[in-house]
Order: sequence, then structure tokens, then C-alpha cells
Amino acid sequence: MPRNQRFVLLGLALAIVVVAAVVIGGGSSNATKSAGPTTIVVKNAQPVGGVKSVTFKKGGTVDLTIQSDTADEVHFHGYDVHKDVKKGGSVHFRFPASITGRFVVELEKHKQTLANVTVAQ
Ligand SMILES: [Cu+2]
Repeated sequence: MPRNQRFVLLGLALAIVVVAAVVIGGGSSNATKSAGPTTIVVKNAQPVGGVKSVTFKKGGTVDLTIQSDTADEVHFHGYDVHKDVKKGGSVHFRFPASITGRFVVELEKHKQTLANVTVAQ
């Protein structure tokens, strides 16, 4: 086999290894990272800093605290948990992240979205 032809083959083999490493590596870095305990502050019935997107890993724990200066009910959709919050009070949601999907956490009576929670593999 001529020398330069061998280099071409070597180059091709190297390219395949690099592509495989990128594909495999990319797959593992896509794994869900859990946000951990997260707090959302509500002022005048609005989430401070805007509507947050929070991700929890399936099989882990959803841990979300809402501190509110507005009395209302906080509704965690999908898991369908309702908790009343007093003016100046807080509510704590903590349960197993068993259902995958994207769920709205809403200040129910004000029909205000506080957070979009994603539970993913
Ligand atoms: Cu709701």
C-alpha cells in the first residue's frame, strides 16, 4: 500500500473515533441535572425575576419553596398539589419526581404562572 494511501486510511479511522467520541460524550452530557431545592419569591402576585424554568431529575426529589407577599393558593399542576399561602408566608413542595413532563406552578386565584417545572430522565 503506498504511503500516502495509508495516511488517508489512518485519517479516516481517526475521524470515525472523533465522531464516535462526540456522539457518546454528547449523549452523557445531556443527562438531566437536578436543580436541587429552589425558592421562588412572589411580590405583588408576580414571580420576582420572571417565570423560572426549573428542572428536576426523574427518580429524584422535587423541592420547591414559594415565598409570597400575596395570599393565594399555589397549584402544582401535573402532580396536582394545592397549598394555601398566607400573605408574607411560604409553602414548600417536596415529593418524589415520579412523573416526567413540563408542569406549571401557578398562583391559582391570580392565574399567574410562577414557574415551569420540568421532570426528565
Ligand atoms: Cu392551577
